[in-house]
Amino acid sequence: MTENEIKPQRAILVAADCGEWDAEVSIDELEELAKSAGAEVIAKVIQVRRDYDRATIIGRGKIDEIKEIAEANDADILIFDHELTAANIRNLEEATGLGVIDRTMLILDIFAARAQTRAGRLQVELAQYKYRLPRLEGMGKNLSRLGGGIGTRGPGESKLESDRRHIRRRIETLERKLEELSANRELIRSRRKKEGIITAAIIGYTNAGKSTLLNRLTNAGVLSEDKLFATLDPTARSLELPDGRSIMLVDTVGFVRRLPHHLVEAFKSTLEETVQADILLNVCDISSGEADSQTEVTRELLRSLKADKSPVLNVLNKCDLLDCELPICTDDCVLISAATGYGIDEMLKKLAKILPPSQIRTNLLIPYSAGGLSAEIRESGKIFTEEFTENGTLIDALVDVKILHKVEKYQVMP
Ligand SMILES: Nc1nc2c(ncn2[C@@H]2O[C@H](COP(=O)(O)OP(=O)(O)OP(=O)(O)O)[C@@H](O)[C@H]2O)c(=O)[nH]1
Ligand SMILES: [Mg+2]
Repeated sequence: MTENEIKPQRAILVAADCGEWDAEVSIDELEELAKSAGAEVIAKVIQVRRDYDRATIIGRGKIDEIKEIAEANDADILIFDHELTAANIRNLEEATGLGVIDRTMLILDIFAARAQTRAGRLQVELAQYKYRLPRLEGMGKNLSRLGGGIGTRGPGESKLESDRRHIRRRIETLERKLEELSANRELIRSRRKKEGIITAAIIGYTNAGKSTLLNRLTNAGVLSEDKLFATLDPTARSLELPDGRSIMLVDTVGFVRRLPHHLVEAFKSTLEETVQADILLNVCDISSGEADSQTEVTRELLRSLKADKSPVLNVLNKCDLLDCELPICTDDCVLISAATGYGIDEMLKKLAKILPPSQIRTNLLIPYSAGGLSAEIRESGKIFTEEFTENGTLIDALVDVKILHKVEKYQVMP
């Protein structure tokens, strides 16, 4: 069954506002997530409380209110904007007779529906199992009755009912397979590094327009959609800059508030593409009222991934939707519209400015009379092999473009 063939589930979104975060913003985002997962949102309920109710997050009175809304509107499912424990799920399902899932399960579900590559699928499966393992007992009694839909994609019910040992074994296998894949990726990255290829990762909040930007720059033909988490798997394309240099652009998974911990863990090998990039293009949707807070979420995630040391160009996208005067940008930021192409040239210029000096691998025969050059090459680049011949030193080296003009005349065929 595909996503579209499932009858849309009618969902009520629920949150307790204990002041931990902006509950309104968070539940609006939950609504976008629910829609992206194919659900129809019929109501959003927020209860302001001092503390979460240990058994049911929200209080009895609110639960009764929700039951009434559910009956009047024929709702199937409650989606909580919190991580629920097995006991929470059991209690809430018993009290309401409805399927109950939480924000994390919803996000995992979207990921499960979107994952295309082997690595993507393995990563989602791992995250789902890890999240479900401690919740097996409470989970999904009312959900399975619904037969399909959110919370039931991914590892099948029959697998879930089998014992925990089986799941633990599966987790181990998944982890091992992912390690192999990650080692492979590492190999590709180190090859690029060796060849002096600079990579720039396109990062940022989900739906900010990252894939649209990659498509605009490289005709990559990546899926771009008005949906959260349209992209899961990294796509790399090479891009030539106006000054003739080439870089590798990588489009990857977007970020969201409170990205589930297990997902970040499981998606390590995908996120490595970001961590290891030489430059980050941090794309945000300037037309959204949440641009500042979304940028903050992105920064926070970069910090936790220890990727906050790389140079960043802040790309303020969707400026075609702004009806106020366009803001003026400093050197580390640029205003664009990936949809119309506005500002793209300016962006490439600014990108070229912050690029680390690039290097070119070449073979040189340096006469002994120009002996000092080897040291200069070594200092700004790298010498792989060095052979002393009759006519001079034959070297295979990575040469910094800045000193290329000095060595060009000594270039030889390998
Ligand atoms: N008006 C306008 N819409 C844009 C622009 N850039 C992207 N969009 C739209 O925004 C939506 C999301 O674009 P994507 O490129 O899929 O966004 P993304 O950042 O890759 O999203 P995820 O992969 O889901 O994280 C799509 O409907 C795009 O058509 C822009 O500059 N202007
Ligand atoms: Mg995308």
